[in-house]
Amino acid sequence: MAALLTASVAAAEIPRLEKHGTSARLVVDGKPMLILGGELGNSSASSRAYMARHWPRLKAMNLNTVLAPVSWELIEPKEGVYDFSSVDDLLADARAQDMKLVLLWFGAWKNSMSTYVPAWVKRDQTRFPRVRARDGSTVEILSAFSDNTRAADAKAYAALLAHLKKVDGERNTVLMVQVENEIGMLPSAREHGAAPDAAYAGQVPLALIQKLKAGGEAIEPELRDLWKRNGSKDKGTWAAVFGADEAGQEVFTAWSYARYTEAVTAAGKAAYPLPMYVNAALNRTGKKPGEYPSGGPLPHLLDVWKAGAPSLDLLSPDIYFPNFNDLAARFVRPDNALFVPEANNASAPETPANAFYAFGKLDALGFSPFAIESVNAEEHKAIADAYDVLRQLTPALLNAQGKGAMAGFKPRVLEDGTVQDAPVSQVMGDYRFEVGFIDPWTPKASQKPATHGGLIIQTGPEEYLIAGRGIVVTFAGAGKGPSLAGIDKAEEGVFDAQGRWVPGRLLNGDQTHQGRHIRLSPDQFQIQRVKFYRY
Ligand code: N0T
Repeated sequence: MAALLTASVAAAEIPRLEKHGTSARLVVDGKPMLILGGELGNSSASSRAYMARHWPRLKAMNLNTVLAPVSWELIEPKEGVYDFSSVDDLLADARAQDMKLVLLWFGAWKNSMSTYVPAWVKRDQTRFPRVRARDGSTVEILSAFSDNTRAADAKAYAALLAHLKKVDGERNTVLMVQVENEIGMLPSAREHGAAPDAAYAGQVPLALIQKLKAGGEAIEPELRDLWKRNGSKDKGTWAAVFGADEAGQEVFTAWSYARYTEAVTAAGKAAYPLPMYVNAALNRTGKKPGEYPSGGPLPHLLDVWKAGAPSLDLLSPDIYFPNFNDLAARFVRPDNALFVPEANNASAPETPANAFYAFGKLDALGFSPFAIESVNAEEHKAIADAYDVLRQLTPALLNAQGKGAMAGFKPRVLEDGTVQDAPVSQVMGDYRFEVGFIDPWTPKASQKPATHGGLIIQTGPEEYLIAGRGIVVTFAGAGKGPSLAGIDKAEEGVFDAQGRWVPGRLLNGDQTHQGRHIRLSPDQFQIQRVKFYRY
């Protein structure tokens, strides 16, 4: 009876983020989970018939969560008249596959632009003004300085959350909601026109100055430099405090977007407080604000967003550039956990290995390749295999996250695509591992080390789970005691549905190069369970 009662209480609990060691995790129905996700192409969810043939494939890819847009134009076709059938269809279809959803609010902004707003918003530019660029031209981007726009957006968003509470409050199909999509100003670094010009000429809000002062060295270096280069002022106009150039203007833009988003987020949370996040379209280095969508939750602006939009739970990167490791790492901070809502296109060959790095190295709470329904058979298999392994490892991963009992490995790739595939060294417990990315038994020319990756989880004093593909691990003693290390026992295997280890082959001889290394071949994701000893 008591157990029954606890179970039903847990089921009704709203999904939430919870601190876990140095990291955070998503708790659903009272249990932590990792999002093994995939994001749908932008137009797919608008047709249930189109999606019908894709749902079983998404399930077969071992996804536990689908990221799907909800567009303002579909849910509020006439002002104040809501139609949630598109949302209800998504809920029904996800539940039929026993899958979860993260919903993406395509409200005022989608990739900078404002094309998902209802026609009654689009056509009324007096009530819902558009951004003016520096030369006075208008773009199809709604101004962040309109009370009307913010109120209408927040109202529709709150209606969506209220609907979710009603139809999903006891079910928890929806785990989180993304507020807007890839917010960013184009083609200038800031809006121009009466309202934005007046705001720009005003004082920098105290909340932001205080954040800079209190944050010290923890403030992202680019923002700290902007502030310092202008004399670390504790008051003044935006141009005085951050500089009048594009870089300084972008801080103003980020603040305006953050404040707007805060209002929408808070309205949604008041209706139904699911975890909420915003996603960033990352910028290429060397480009100026305005040349890229500026002012979004970019690495150099994270502190502005944290100060301006405290109701958001996460700031999240959409990572399409090759330097996945470095970009993802910037979103791991004491006040932010990593969730990658768009992790490359699902068809990119390095995507599955990036998942191992995100979970193993950066304690990610979720990972989600973009355009997940459009992969070919080979790409489908790679994601399915990677997620199958990650699903089996989920209890061990959740246990190790935030405690330093785990490490992830992927070659570092630079923004220009240069692959640094030299072995990486890592001490875990009493052992030092060298993880290489070139497979010794495969012709070098046919290898793509950027698609290799894996993780090591320590499960006992001498026991480790080693998983991934295309990595070769050598070992030595660390700290006090004998310096050499050998393999006591290495097995390949799987975890069954109850989480019990089911060993396959005992690996020895050529499979461990006569005891010299642990090897995960480049063509298949797998798990090995290894016990080492020192001599
Ligand atoms: C994404 C997607 C979708 C190699 C683009 C990514 C999605 C949006 N934007 O297909 O439109 O809704 O959030 C932009 C990153 C492009 C960089 C490519 C560099």
